Amino acid sequence: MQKILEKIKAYDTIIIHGHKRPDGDCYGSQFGLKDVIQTSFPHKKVYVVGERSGFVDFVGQMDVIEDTTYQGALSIVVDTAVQDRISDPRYVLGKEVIKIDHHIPVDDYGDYRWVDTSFPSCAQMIAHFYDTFKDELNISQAGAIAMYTGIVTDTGRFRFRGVSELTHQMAGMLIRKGVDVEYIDSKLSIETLDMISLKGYVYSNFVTAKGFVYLKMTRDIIQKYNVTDEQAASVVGLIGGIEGFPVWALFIEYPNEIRIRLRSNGPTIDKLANKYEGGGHAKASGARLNSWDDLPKFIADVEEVIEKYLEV
Ligand SMILES: [Mn+2]
Repeated sequence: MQKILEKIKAYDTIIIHGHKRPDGDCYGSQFGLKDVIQTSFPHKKVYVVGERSGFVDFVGQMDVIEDTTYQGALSIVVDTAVQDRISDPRYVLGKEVIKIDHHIPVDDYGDYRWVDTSFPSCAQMIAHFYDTFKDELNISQAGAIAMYTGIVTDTGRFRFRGVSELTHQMAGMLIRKGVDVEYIDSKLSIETLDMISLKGYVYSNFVTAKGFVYLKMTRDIIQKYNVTDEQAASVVGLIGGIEGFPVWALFIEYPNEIRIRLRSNGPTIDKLANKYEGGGHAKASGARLNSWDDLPKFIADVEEVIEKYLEV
């Protein structure tokens, strides 16, 4: 953190990058850091670049800059573990690159790195950075709103493991800086009519097996409800946590395959996912089928996993 502060002080132009398809934490970290630097050092030129994400637009607007802006500039990449996923590959044009992230490191990119997986959000790292050097740094209400948004989105609104005493301390500090909790919640809670309709479909059409709940998200449904593949895939949580059904899955139909989002609050399911060309975490994995013909076998395999788990 000390080194990063030194570097921020040393450069006149600082360009902040995030990841492709940015989420709330990515925006929160990017715009939060921009605010801290810009508010503390008003003479510096600070830019945020990368893909835009509509649902967190209220946090800030991306800057559009020329390649020449990178001459002699410092690039800072936040919330991104893999080099390939950095949005706007021009970060390499900067004179030096700093990585700030909370994911398990994949690529050791950057001249300087601050990576700490104990933080449940990257925005909390930025808030902690500000707080550590608060005698020489400033922050505005807009920056506080950005960071708070990052913290609440990446922690599922303070519900996920990883939320710590420090998380709440930082949230409290940001509230003191002017965050309106209800304003942010209302911005994040807005849903399209199409998504609400799709949710209605999911609740009415899930299928149950032995301890297993699933839904077939076919192309015609995705089209009918006018949602993106990503939105369609996001509803997997709706069929989770049902009493007596420790495993659930969403099968999403693509032109040449069926992608599976597999979840559990009972048995570990990553081994099963491995068997179907997937993997991930013990209780949240991805996998795939070649066609719907393979579905009965997959269901039988899930039921076997659940049966073994219940025997123990
Ligand atoms: Mn994050």
